[in-house]
Amino acid sequence: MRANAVACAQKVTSAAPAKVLTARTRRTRTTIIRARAGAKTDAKKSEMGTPFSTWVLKQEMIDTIDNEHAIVLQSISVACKQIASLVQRAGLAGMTGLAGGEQNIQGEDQKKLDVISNEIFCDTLRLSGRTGVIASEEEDVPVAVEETYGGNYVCVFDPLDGSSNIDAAVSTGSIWGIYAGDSQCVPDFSTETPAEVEAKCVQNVCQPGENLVSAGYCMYSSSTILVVSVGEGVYGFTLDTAVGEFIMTHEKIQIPKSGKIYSFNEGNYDMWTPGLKKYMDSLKTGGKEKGTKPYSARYIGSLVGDFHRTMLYGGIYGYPGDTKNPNGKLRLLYECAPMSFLAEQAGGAGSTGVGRVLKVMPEKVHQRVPFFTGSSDEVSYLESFMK
Ligand code: AHM
Ligand code: MG
Repeated sequence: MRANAVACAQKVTSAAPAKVLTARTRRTRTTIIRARAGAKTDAKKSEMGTPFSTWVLKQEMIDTIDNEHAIVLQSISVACKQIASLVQRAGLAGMTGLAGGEQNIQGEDQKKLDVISNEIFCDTLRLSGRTGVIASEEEDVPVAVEETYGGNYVCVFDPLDGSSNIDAAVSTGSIWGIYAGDSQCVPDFSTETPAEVEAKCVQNVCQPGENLVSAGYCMYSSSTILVVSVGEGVYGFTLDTAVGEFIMTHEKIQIPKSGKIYSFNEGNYDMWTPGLKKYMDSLKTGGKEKGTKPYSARYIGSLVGDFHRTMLYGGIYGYPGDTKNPNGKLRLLYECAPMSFLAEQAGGAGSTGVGRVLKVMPEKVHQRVPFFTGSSDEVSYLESFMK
């Protein structure tokens, strides 16, 4: 196992790579294309019931994403279906428990399903031929994909987050983010040494969340729900197991502006800063509206499940830094940045406590950051205690 010091090179700056379409350019291009095609578009018409594959094709048609990006999204949905099926059968198929004493680069025990899910994600993305570099929670360093023949997208992912819940059949999920690759950093396998290829991969991956072109998660729970944003709102699709397709069940998700639910591992309270302790105490007396009903505590300990509930019901999810782990537990690249992208796309917020997560420039591939996300009012209220 390599040392945990995969530092990001300085080369990639926070400037968006040339290929990234801003929301504004996308909208303009979309409007032009719709007008040109004379497409009958009714903004108010519901898309509920649309299969995921059809929705992705539609995004391509209206030029929100390009063909390569569409293929990457389709591939991820296939990986999620495969993982969903394994998670459901884990107890019966002897796939619970640890993967023979293995640990990932972060010194965490790997579950059997962590390893298998990582293989599924890696294989599916490789086979898509549209990802240039992939980086996973379960891999030491980002990997260049030799089979790529187009797109060169960079995909960062946590294949099975919250896997400590697996043996109790509690919710887990996959999280991913997609960046456009930096054209200056395409590895040349024929002339470059493995170390040079690796350095380029790291440069490609170390981009701030504001460069994301799409992000999503899939929750494996009482139903399997895939939630995605390509920078034009957030959509949720529920797996119809009878036909094996994700069907749109949540259209243009909006996080309620405020919500009286908090989701923190309060067992760490004694290690928190005085400001954070004060904040937590205030929630028990109604928060900003002191003297009103106290907030309710809800904590699964599985980011995707806790985040999904926060998206739908409002409130706040937090994993702060503490005296033992000043940057908390969650990883910037493949946990906090994709979730912050989704939160912002749904009208909510993603914060380190002192600023937007999407602004943070990664210094290491497996870098951790304090993370607070959910309703915009709730995140602002928390930030007022962190100054
Ligand atoms: P993992 O990536 O090793 O699964 O850890 C991430 C998980 C999150 O899903 C969850 O929010 C958090 O760890 C829970 O941590 P804790 O048990 O410290 O509360
Ligand atoms: Mg994780």
